[in-house]
Amino acid sequence: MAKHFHLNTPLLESVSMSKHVGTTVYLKMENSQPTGSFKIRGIGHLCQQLATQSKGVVCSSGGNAGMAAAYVARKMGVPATIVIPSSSPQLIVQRLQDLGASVKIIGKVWDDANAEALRLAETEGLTYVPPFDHPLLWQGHASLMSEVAASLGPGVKPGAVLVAVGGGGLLCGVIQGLKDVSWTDVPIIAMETVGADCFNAAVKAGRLVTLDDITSEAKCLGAKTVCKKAFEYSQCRELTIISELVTDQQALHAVQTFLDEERVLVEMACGAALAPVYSGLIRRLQEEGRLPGVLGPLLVIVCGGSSIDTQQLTNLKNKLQT
Ligand code: PLV
Repeated sequence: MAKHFHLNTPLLESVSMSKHVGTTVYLKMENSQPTGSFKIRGIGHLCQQLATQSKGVVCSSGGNAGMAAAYVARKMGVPATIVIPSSSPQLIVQRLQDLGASVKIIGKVWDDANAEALRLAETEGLTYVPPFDHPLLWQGHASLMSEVAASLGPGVKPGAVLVAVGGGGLLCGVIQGLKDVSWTDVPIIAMETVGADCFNAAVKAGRLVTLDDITSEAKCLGAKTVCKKAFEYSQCRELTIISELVTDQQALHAVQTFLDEERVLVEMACGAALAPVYSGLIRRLQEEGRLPGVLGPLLVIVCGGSSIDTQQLTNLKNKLQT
């Protein structure tokens, strides 16, 4: 079997984004992974540990965790069932089926789909693949930070890391990766959209919060409760995590600008992590003294996403009137 399923992705310097933000911007191009997002790192690692003898895997997902699980399962010769909510764009159903997965559409948001995936795991004896809440996922995601360190070379360290937060799996992986390379003094800017802001709500409340509903169009950020580990990291003083929100309009604008300037199409979930560069949020954080005035290179995790095409982009534009 392959040593692992993910690729070592490029670290690109973006001239146009550097111009927007006033410091060098590096893009970790996780969009170029097989199945289009970082998810393959953690899910590949988890499946290699837990699913080799499996009679089938079941994964609840907004879309991208499912894509990764379907891809990995196919490579391992194991059947995959992917449970997604009705809020996931229709186009992802075909993409999942093309990878050989059976797709079930259950409930309105990811939390509903997850309840069904857990039930199926129990009743059918399938291996449950969680999309964000598992130490093996975080360990798998952490590999991206060792790659960044290797690409930057000795003596170069990011001034800050920009990362999108859904259920918090990527955030936990990035933190673990920062620890692995001894960069725990690098501040993390954890981005969500308004209406998919379970991490921000938890940070503000000082306890885990379950949102009533997901009202953002960034459906892949749409977990109602962030994972406990991500919340715990926000409470410890070991690392600086700045939790910030952008509107759906700002996230979509970032997707469009990124497409125009970098010629890469990503989901709104990823747009949330790009938006601070275009919206002036980085500069505001510097003015407020929450980031240093003279900032080292900004590392942006381009988490990617497969639930997007030109038609979906048009739909989102019409819906959000940008
Ligand atoms: N998406 C998960 C959870 O959805 C999924 O099932 O695919 N960027 C992209 C493109 C994503 O797909 C996700 C997660 C994230 C960012 C956030 O990652 P997380 O959930 O590990 O914080 C409901």
